[in-house]
Amino acid sequence: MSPDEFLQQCDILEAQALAAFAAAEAACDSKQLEAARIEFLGARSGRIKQLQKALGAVPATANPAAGKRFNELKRKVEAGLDGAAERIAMRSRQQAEAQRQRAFDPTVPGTALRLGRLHPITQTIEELKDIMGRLGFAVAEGPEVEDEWHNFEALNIPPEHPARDPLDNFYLATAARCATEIPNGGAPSLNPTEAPPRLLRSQTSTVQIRVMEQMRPPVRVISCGRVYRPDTPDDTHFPMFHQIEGLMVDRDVTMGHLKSTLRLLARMAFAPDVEIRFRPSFFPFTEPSVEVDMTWESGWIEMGGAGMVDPNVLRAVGYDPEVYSGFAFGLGIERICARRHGVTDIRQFFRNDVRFLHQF
Ligand code: FA5
Repeated sequence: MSPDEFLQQCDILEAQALAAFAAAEAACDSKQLEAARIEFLGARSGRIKQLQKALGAVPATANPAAGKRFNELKRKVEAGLDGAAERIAMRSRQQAEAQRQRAFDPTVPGTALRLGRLHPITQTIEELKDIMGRLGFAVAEGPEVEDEWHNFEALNIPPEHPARDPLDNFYLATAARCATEIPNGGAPSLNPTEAPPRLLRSQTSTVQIRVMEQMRPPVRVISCGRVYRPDTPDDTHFPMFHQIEGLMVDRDVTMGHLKSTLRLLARMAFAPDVEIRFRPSFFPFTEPSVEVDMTWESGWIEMGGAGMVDPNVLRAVGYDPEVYSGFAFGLGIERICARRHGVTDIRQFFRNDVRFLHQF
């Protein structure tokens, strides 16, 4: 083959290859592009390979120029193929995305949103407030972080009382205590020279004191809220739970008032034929003290603790126990809520499983 013929063949092949790639690209057809690749760049019988064989027949004097042109042809054709392949891939992606968007049908009805509702414990608290409101009790609030005066001292629980053991309460580490105790990994000490200890309240009875410090008798209040104890969780215990506290102080308040109030509360919250009974018990802040049971199915179940406010407590808030008497009670709200709804494990209230919570 003459050098001129060879160069001419190179020009023709280059033009044909680039045209074939452009046609495949215009059709956005990767199969067509692959066929063109095999036709021109196929390793064995591709047309460029064939032309390479013809290079051997070009006279030696013209060989360097012909070789250079051949290399240039190969480079251009390969670059043309890569460019077309890249553009086809990009257009395919764009077309798929456009197709996906076209597939969205705005007339199809959406997924129905499930409306939220109050937590069963909150619902129970609201109902208890409503019932006690109808019996003439106002609602009082108190802080969850308490000092020892309100959680213990004023409730007739002296410093040496076992209920004050740091292991049975959630004491807070203050800045001063953190600095000295946390590096050693010890529990907070109750050293009186340091900042006064504070703790998460262990009972809503703290609110009794706060209310009586603020107002003179007659007092008729309830308080509902969170309390904290390092109890091991089980079916009926949780380290954070809720109590409802009731307090009535006036002249001539008796155990009879306490019993009739709790009977009405139980009947309004559970069933009209519920009965209650008192069992002797002990709380430092009431005298006498009782455990309150109510009838449930074929037996009795415990509702909580109650009693007549201890004269020492009345004195601690400046009330004269010769003039005034009062009753107080404290009930666990999780257990009330669990019984009303047939829940057998109070831990379920705090798992935040909407399949469970949605039943209420
Ligand atoms: C008291 O907390 C007293 N303050 C009640 C009281 C108030 C007595 C006023 C006299 C006058 P007690 O520790 O028994 O008492 O708790 C009362 C109720 O809280 C229990 O009956 C129970 O229903 C509930 N309770 C106690 N510990 C837990 C716990 N870890 N988890 C869930 N509920 C609990």
